[in-house]
Amino acid sequence: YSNWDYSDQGANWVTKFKLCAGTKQSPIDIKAPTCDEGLNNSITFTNYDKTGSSKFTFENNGHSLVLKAPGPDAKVTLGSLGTFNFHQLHFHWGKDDTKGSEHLHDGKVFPAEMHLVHINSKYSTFQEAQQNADGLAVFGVFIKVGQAENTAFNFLSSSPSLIYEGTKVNVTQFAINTLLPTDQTIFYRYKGSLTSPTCDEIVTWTVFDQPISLSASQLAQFRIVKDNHNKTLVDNFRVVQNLNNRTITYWSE
Ligand code: BO1
Ligand code: ZN
Repeated sequence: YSNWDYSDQGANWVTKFKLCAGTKQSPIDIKAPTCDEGLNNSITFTNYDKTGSSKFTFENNGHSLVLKAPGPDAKVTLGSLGTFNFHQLHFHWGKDDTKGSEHLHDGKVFPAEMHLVHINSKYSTFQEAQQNADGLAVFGVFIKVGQAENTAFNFLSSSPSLIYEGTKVNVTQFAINTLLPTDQTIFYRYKGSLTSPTCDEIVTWTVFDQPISLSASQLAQFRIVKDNHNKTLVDNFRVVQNLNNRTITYWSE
């Protein structure tokens, strides 16, 4: 159960969820980043290449399609910022290809965006991380439409079993790094928030420069599922927020 919708994100979110009115909100339009060469912020992936027989679940939570890992196994180290355990990944998409991403890149919108949510390893639960400014690291990946099927995303073909909120299927564990752009060395970094209520300002965002591609029929798999009101779940993105007093940095090796 949840008492918010993408269609009421204007006034209602900030009325019902005070944190959504904050000054460090996400998403944003990523433009004019500052190069931070001194930053020790390379990304080290652990178990992102791991395959196995344990189960991921893929589910419709009424706001998105979410792929969940059973426990802290895959993780990332963000230089001096610490280590963050992979928790889940999910998607935001449009009714059509002209919209769908949450972040923009120099004003450019993409048909979809994938988020990989990681919890700081110094906290044991999402709820504990939610109380702390360094609680989460979320990776954002822009999704464009391409000619070929992206076989790493074969799990999307189970979306006909996920039409209704609360439905889920098992997915055999696969290497999470197959979902990422080939070039993981160019990325943008800024401090922001969860992009949906309760909008907590607890996220270190990393948005990769290079998009990934899904075929038109793979993007269509998103657009058949229903939301928490049994209406077609599309346009599940928040509009861009003001940067205010923040800087966007980039780092390239
Ligand atoms: S996002 O990555 O900024 N789009 C984002 C937005 C909202 C959440 C997570 C990521 N919400 C939270 C829920 C928790 C839940 C958690 C992990 O997702 O508020 O109740 O445990 O799935
Ligand atoms: Zn998200």
